[in-house]
Amino acid sequence: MKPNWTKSGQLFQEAEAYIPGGVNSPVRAFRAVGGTPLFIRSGKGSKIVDADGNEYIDYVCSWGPLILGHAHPQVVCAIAEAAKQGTSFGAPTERETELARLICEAVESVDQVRLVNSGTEATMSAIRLARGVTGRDRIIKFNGCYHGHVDSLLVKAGSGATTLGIPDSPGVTRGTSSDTVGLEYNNLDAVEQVFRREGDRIAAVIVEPVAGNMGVVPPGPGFLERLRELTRESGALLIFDEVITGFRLAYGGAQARYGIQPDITTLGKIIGGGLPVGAYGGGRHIMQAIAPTGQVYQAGTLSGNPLAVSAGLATLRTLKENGVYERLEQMGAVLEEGLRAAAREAGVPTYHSRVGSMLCTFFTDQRVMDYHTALTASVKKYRQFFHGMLQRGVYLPPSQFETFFISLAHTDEDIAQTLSAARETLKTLAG
Ligand code: KE4
Repeated sequence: MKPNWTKSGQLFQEAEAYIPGGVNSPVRAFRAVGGTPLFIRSGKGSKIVDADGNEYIDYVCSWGPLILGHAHPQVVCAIAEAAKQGTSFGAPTERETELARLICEAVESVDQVRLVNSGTEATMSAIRLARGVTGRDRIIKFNGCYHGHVDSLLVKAGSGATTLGIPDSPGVTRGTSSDTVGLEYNNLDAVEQVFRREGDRIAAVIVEPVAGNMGVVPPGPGFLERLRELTRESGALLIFDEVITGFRLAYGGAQARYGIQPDITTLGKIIGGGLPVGAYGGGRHIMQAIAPTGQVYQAGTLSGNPLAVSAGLATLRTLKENGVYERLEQMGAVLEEGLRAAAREAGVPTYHSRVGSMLCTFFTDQRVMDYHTALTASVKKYRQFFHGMLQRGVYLPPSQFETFFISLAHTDEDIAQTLSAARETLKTLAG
């Protein structure tokens, strides 16, 4: 029984008149899965309700920030209390220091951290900092990894180890992208080759320690360790983009889970608890290069905003409680195994990838290890899966190349209901 989506359709039509594509971020437009994007009216715990009153179990979770679920009472209360004191001062506040201290205590490689307003600002600033500190220009990134809409990181995938980056968007100049090299994730031979050729020109390697923007692709054995060795040997910096994985995969982030200490860590999403916060941090000797103590300039009117910082503090304090990551792991494992079993039962080729509460179902019979193999997935099958699940009350990311996120508000009943919807949907995909 297809839900009624009339109101969302009307709202989308009006939005398109005033906002490019009717959305404030492209992935929300459902272009990868077709159909009209749902306009969401409210969220509570693991559920969201659209403008037509239809309820869904939510696995987008605002693309990762809502690890506690929607409208968590402690987060809502923290925002409300902060708002009563004023919304922004453009001056230091005690809460910013509290959040900075909490991040420094949680993330072992971070002695100091600068708060900004988005993950993009964090990665853009981290790249500038790495170039400023090393005096070098080259940046290595990995195809399929997304670090926000930073000009120098919007580099066409597949540039390979021999050709320098070419712009992946109009408006990005060749000059801006020409110092960026895009390599295949998990391909250490390509990385070794570039370091042999020009290691002394590389300012930094930026990597998602667990990739979440081509679907979920974990690091292969030794991948992160070798990046750490190569950067250290050559004087380049290692940047872990933990905007997704920070406080998601462990309280200390992916770096705690894999035991690797990067030079700079970027954060976002969860540290804002659903409000706009990004951050970048590292050793004191590196962070002191940032203005006003150093020469590398970075600024922001609303950086450290009291409301956003309050939401972040309430979120991270809750994550410090015992057992939260075990619970996320347990739900992730049940969901992954249930999806795998449902696809096997339906005879639909799939590859399931998961780390903790980040998971993804690729509609391919290949093992997905990088962007190249991720692209073997059938976007047509995913589209059918997405809409079948949506009609059965489960809201998945509207793209094959994103991550399903589980929150602490998800229940065993939610997971069971999701798997029941998946069994029914996958049967319609068979053949
Ligand atoms: P924001 O500027 O969107 O806060 O963060 C950029 C960013 C940086 N690094 C990583 C690893 C990220 O995943 C992101 C943003 N993630 C996407 C979802 N895959 C945001 C969703 C969107 O673009 O609307």
